[in-house]
Amino acid sequence: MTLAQAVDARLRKGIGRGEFMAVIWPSRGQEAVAAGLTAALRPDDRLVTTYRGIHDLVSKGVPLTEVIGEILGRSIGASRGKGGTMHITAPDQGVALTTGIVGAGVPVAAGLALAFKQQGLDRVAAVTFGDGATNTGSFHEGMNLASTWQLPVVFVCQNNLWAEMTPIRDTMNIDQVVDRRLAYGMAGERVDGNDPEAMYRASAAAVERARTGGGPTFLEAVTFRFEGHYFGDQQKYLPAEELAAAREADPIPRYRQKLLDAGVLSEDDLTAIDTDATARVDAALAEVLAAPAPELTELEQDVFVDMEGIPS
Ligand SMILES: Cc1ncc(C[n+]2csc(CCOP(=O)(O)OP(=O)(O)O)c2C)c(N)n1
Repeated sequence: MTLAQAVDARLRKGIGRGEFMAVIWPSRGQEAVAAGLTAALRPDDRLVTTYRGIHDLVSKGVPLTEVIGEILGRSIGASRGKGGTMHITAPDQGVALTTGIVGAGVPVAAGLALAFKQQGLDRVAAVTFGDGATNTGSFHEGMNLASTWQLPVVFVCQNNLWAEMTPIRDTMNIDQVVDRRLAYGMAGERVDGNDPEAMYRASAAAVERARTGGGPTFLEAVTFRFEGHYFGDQQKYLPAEELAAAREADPIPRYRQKLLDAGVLSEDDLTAIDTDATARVDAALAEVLAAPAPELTELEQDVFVDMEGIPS
């Protein structure tokens, strides 16, 4: 959580002061969802995430040079600097896809899960998306097929209560996003997405269900997006009292306090974690800034797959 926050914060600082150019959709505030979910996945499971995925990627263990490098468009990036923030893929760490198309990850994850099932593997696909994505057709189609075919997939709605500049209350006539699973006869629960332990417990149960043939699960992780839709969004539409209430539930200070109160970590331990995170991000950023942009010849690389072994 601390490392994800540090990456997000350093990118905002660098863009804000003109040190480098990049477009990001900050994940600040949503770190606990990613921490709990990714801790429940095996390295050979597959995660599909979105443009708001810095926390997912960092928590899944994608090297910081690959995350930051891709966001800054450098050849050192996960997609060799050709994809940017919206197109980060890291198969070695189990990240199958990052998509900028809202709702598109849902059927992709269902497809990955179908492949695992057909191959008789006990691997699981997980996909994260926002509350707005649950209003798309692809969400409902993917949910329906996943449930009908009992696929090993975990759907995680990171409900940050806003879709771009529109509050959730203006886009759906239900009290809880989690209720959408009922239309598909799917298991699921609403989780405090600001509590990493609750997220881990719910994710582990869902992953176990998927892995052991119990079919898909829908999790609604209720959280908040502190930095606006994209970095630079002034959030003039956001009521001050809503932001203030959300800040009270900020997962990072809240979990720090919980660890202190329980005597699990001391202030010194927590400071050491912060210092280490900052140092790792600074070192990765220095490496990225020293790396070149992709060569023109890169344009023709990675366009077509090697068809060897793939039936025509
Ligand atoms: C299919 C599609 N429609 C619209 C957009 C434009 N768009 C980008 S982000 C976004 C809001 C999505 O909100 P939500 O799913 O709640 O995710 P969040 O950004 O809050 O994480 C929209 C409408 C898009 N990228 N793709």
